[in-house]
Amino acid sequence: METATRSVYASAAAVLVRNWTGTSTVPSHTLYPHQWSWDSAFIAIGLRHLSVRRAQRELESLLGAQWGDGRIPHIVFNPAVPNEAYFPSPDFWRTTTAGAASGAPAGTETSGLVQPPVHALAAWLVHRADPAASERRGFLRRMYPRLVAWHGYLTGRRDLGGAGLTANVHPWEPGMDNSPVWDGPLSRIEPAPAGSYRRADLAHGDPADRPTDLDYGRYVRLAADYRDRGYADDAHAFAVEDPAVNALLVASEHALAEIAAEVGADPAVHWERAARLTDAMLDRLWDARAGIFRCRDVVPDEQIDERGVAGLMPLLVPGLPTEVVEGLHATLTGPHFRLGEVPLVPSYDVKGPAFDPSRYWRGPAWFNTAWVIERGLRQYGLLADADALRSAIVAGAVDSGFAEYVDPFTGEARGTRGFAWTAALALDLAVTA
Ligand code: 2M8
Repeated sequence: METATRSVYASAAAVLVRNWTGTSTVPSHTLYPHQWSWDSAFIAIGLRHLSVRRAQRELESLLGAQWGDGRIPHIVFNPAVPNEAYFPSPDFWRTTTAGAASGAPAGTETSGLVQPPVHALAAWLVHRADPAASERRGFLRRMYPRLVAWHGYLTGRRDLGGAGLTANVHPWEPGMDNSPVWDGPLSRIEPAPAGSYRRADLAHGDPADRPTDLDYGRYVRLAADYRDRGYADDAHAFAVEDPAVNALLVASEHALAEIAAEVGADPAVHWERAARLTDAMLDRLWDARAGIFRCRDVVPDEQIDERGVAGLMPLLVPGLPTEVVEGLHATLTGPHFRLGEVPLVPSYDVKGPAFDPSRYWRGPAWFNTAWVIERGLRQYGLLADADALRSAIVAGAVDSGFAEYVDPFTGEARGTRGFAWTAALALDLAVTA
């Protein structure tokens, strides 16, 4: 290992060691002191370079909290952490009772929402890091049926638009909570009364960077209504088909095909599902004129007229038509996202009406979205941009103290520091360069 790589490795590893709890990794001990679903998948991708065993445990502990209906919860709560440390806490979700009919585990408190399906991709990459060790522990053999059930939930009960794509029922689900893309569908939701809950995030984050109280009231209302319906997937007031979530599902379905072949199952069902999902994405979400995938609001059944970074993440999908790849590349490098001129990739159109360089998911740049786009650029042979983005991710992560996100123009650190997926993904790119 070169000296520069060794230094990235050491500083990123220190964050991952600090955030490790014994069975999983917290995104941040202060702001997010439990286990998060897509965080754990990204974290496992980095952890595999440090300890394959830990990377396996990261995924195993998350999938250990899977529900009977196949859903992987977006948060698995650590019972040792007091309720006041994070809101909504277990006494809000009450999944062990309210979620029983949907198969929530009886002995572990979780949330009832989901997050993007990065898990099969992560499991495959963890396996590839040391196939012999993986084989010895029967890692893929144990993961496979759980991952199949997870994708079954997403493409079954969560096909709310009826066209084959998975839908999300809360802005927390696609992981880009406060994105302006949700402003339209959210405006239909009556916020929960201000005094009916207490936000914990403002104790650790600058209120100017975090979601407003009005948005937060709507998040609480949607989550409480879902809980009060026993987490049944009917009558959702908010339902959207997100391009990043569906793209990650396609990439994970491809990974699941590889896993199936490895464990002696039939890979064809996964290739076929991946192809169907890709066609449905092109049909329902692609906007050829704008050169970006749009999110679709399932309730009025129309595309949302906003450009979010999620719309560029389908670059990760294999086998896209050439004109789609060219359109995405032009948008990424054009005036709306300015790849190459600004560090990383802004979370929202820098020319968009709601652009805000500081506020959560309304402009700042995150490291996981950049990691996905880097992989997509590389897949399509756009190597100069992929290499430059890779260097920017690694340098930006180290220089910002492994920040949760950064200012989209200056790269200045924002949010919490020592953030686990920032460290994991910088580590991954540094050592696989
Ligand atoms: C943020 O989301 C949580 C809710 O899940 C929050 O704002 O409290 C998002 O950035 C999400 O993508 C991420 O998984 C989570 C933990 O890092 O934090």
